Amino acid sequence: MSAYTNLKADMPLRSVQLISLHRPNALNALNRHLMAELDDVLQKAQSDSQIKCVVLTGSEKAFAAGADIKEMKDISFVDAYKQDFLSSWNKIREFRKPLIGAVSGYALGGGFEVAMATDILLASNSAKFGQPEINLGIIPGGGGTQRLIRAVGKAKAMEMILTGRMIKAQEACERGLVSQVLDAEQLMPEALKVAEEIANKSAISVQAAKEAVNAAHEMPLSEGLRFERRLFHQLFATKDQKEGMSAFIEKRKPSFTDE
Ligand code: CO8
Repeated sequence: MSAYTNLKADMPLRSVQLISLHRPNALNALNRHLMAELDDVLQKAQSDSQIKCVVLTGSEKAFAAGADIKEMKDISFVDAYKQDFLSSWNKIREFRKPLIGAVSGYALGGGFEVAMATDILLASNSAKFGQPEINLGIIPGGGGTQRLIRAVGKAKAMEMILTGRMIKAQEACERGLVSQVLDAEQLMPEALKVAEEIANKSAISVQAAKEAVNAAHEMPLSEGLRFERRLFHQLFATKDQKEGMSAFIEKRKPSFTDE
């Protein structure tokens, strides 16, 4: 049985961990307790070699309606600054295995930022994305001003962040935030299918691919190209590279061992 109270952690497939945010009375608002549990389950997934891919989802009505406003309301600047309030959210970014987000309903504020921190984002037709922090007298603090502009460009990011307007799944897909829009009943089957497909690859090349793609956000092109080439060269030191190429030549399926 899951030891968590604000999320559910299941293994629907042998090598895929499913995490479902679960605060049904608060539209999965992300309080400290939930974020600590998310951190814990991700850490365990990181060190469990059986888990090769993680799917993160919410409920039908909400992926997450943001950080918990009731918890935040009375926090002072001094406390926020001293405790580096919500800095632990960075841990999602540090997760090295592939993380697939599956969004239904609201993904707002910190919930949208968590969704944007996943590697592949799938959405159901009901998904709505937004940064409504401006309506609360604050601004996004979990990467929204930085990640959104990279995905949708300055004009749309400014419109969303300055007005707090939401966009629907289809627009999020057209703008490259989301990789697929699905009917509600297809969302989880497709998320698990993508996860299983990735879980069947060599974990070492998947990890290198994720690292290289993420580097594109943080490095100038020349550095990024050099970084990619180094990782590419290093993969020739793995058994999985020999296995993958031998299997192709021998016209059989590769059997990767993640070495
Ligand atoms: N925090 C706390 N409680 C919430 C939140 C939230 N973010 N969102 C919804 N709830 C609660 C409501 O208070 C309500 O509880 P109750 O029944 O006890 O009154 C319950 O969930 C259901 O919500 P509603 O009745 O409002 O449901 P509706 O269907 O009428 O509306 C909305 C749905 C539009 C999503 C609405 O709930 C809403 O606007 N929620 C707030 C969205 C928001 O402003 N999010 C941004 C929060 S700030 C933030 O995320 C900053 C992140 C900083 C990260 C920094 C990392 C370093």
